[in-house]
Amino acid sequence: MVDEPNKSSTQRIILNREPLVAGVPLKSLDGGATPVEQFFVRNHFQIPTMDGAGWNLAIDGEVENSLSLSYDDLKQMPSKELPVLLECAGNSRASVQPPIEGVLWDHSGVSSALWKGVMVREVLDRAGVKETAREVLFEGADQGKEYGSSGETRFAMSLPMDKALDDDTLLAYQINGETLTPEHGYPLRLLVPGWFGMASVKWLTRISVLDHPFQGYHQSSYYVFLDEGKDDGVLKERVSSMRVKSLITWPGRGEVLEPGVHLVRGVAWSGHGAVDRLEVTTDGGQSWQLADLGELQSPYSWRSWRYRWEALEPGHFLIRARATDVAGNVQPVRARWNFRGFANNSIHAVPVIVQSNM
Ligand SMILES: Nc1nc2c(c(=O)[nH]1)N[C@H]1C(S)=C(S)[C@@H](COP(=O)(O)O)O[C@H]1N2
Ligand SMILES: [Mo]
Repeated sequence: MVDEPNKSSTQRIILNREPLVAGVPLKSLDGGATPVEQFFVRNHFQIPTMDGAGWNLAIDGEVENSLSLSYDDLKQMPSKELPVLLECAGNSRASVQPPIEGVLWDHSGVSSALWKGVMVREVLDRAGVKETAREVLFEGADQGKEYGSSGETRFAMSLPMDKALDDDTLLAYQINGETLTPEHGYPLRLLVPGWFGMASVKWLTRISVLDHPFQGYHQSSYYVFLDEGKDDGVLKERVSSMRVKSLITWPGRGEVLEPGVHLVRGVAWSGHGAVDRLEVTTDGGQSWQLADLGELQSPYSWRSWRYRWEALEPGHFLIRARATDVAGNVQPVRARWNFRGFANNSIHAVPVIVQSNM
């Protein structure tokens, strides 16, 4: 039998230094909370300098009373804690064929943590949302130049009213029991459970209730499903809910194993409720065998899985894992291609060799 993964011995994978983009090694994912130092980071711009003491959150737009809340104001409001997984929409993009544009994520753009914060609804109730409200816009403090966009762009995303007012959509100030770190959005970030990471705006400075659909660069031109690189001006489908997905965390690609019994391990999640079925094939899809699923901490997080593989004969094998969620969504062999390779939930395949060392 194999050893348990050791979370502390693996470091983050740096994909880009400035702005910082870093991933978590597959080997250290186990269905629990990802240590803060390993939690993946995806920044579009330089991390803004934030001073918690001088910081304020503005709430304005279609509200009865505009508000300005300090860090202490927020921390004194009723709070809740939730395990929530974040996956970058570009995660697993490196395996998309034909190749596509963007940060070359392998499978390391996914992590989960226990977050603490205030419901967005709590804050909006205090401000009093008007009937004219259509969406809620969340603005970050970071800005810069984006390829394909003119001038300075601020990172901002809106949510439809129902998602913004959902009891589990949070303004988070803690991660895994610690103060939010600068990389992950200190002093305050939005947390949108079930949606890809881009919606969870970091370094929040302003929440604005809008009477019209927001059409910012990241929302309407970048995190959208494009058939080709050129935007033809027609409104595109926005990237929103995460898709059902699983990853094999052990063995790794190309690993050479002794003949015998091995515990294949992985994690699985979905933006549409928990994963309740995980199947593995090691015989080219002739048979799919049920794996054992680990405990479910939250419908917004992942669960671990294990499969006892009797690999008695030497040879080349392709291990594949397929997850199904409570809504009945199943991972496809090949996800539908789009220009930026977003939301790739194709079945993860790991080739290994079983070989006697003698
Ligand atoms: N203000 C701001 N918020 C942001 C981003 C950003 O660049 N600026 N990146 C988004 C993207 S694309 C992802 S995947 C998540 C990543 O969150 P993390 O870095 O805490 O893992 O933050 C989102 N929120
Ligand atoms: Mo992302």
